[in-house]
This record gives sequence, C-alpha cells and structure tokens, in this order.
Amino acid sequence: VKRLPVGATLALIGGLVYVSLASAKAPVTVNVTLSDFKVEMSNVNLPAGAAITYVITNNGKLTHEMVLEKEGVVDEPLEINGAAQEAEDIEPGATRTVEWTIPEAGKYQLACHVEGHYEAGMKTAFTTTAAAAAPTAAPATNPAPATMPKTGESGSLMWVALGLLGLVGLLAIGGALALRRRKA
Ligand SMILES: [Cu+2]
Repeated sequence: VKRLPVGATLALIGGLVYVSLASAKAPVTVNVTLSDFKVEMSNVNLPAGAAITYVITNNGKLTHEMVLEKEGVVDEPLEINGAAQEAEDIEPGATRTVEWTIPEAGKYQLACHVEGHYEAGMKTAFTTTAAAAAPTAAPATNPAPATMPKTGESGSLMWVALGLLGLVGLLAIGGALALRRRKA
C-alpha cells in the first residue's frame, strides 16, 4: 500500500518534467538587412513576450542604425526596462546581433534615423502577436503525464525523448528506494 504514493509522486514529477521540457521553445531569430536606404526583415510576424534575436547586417555603403519603435513614430525608440531598443553606428559590411523582447502585441517598425535615411525609406513595419497559451502543468488530481504534444515543431521529438529519459531515470530511483524500504 505504501508503494502507491511513491508511484503517484514519481508519475507527477515525471509529468512535470515532461511538460516543462515540451513547453520550451526554440529561440526566434530574425535576419535584418540594412542597405541604402532600405530595411528588410526575414520575418514580419513575431511573437510578443518572447526573446527575439535580430541579426542585423549592413549591406550598404553608409553607416546605419536600427531603432525599434512603434509603427508611425519618428525616432522614439521603444523603452523596455529603461533601455532604449536601438543599435547605433552599424558600419558598412558589419553585422550586429541584439536580443530584444517586445512585451506587448502590436504594430512596430525597425527604422534608421541617421539624418535623412528614414525619409528616404529606411523603415519596415512588423507585427507582434501574443503567443498561444503555454501548456499548463498537469493538475495534482491527475498526475498522469500529458498526452503527446501536437505542436508539430521540429524539436518536439527530441523533447519527448528527453522527457522519457528523465522519467526512466526517476522510475529507476523510485525502484531503488522501494527496494531499500522493503529491506528495512
Ligand atoms: Cu541609415
């Protein structure tokens, strides 16, 4: 009778490990190409509330900058935690990588505010949308591991394998504990 709570606890822990691994998301990377006088983004639909890595390459002959701001404003960089979201003085041929998280869904733009560049067309609008609700941990009344994820993400099989591996390890530990308890 004493083995039942152990088994339930193990199943719960296994389920939590599995769910937390399955909900881990691949980082989002956007390639931004600056030229004289354009801003191009590899993706203009981005998640809100997730860290986004912008790999900015200046393919132009002039020095440019990249400012993240609300769509339609002029040189009012978005401030997140007191830091203006801008990358200045990107030399011709240089690549700069920044990681920014836009907390809210909305319409934004990447623009260059070196004098005259914005007016010449150096801006690109994009949209952020709230991510789908993250999967919640299995409630305590139902400690069975969650069903297979339906995300279809390329990495999900790896997470399933890792989750199962963790579960097997926990079961082995639980077995050893149960054996020890039986001997005592
Ligand atoms: Cu510029």
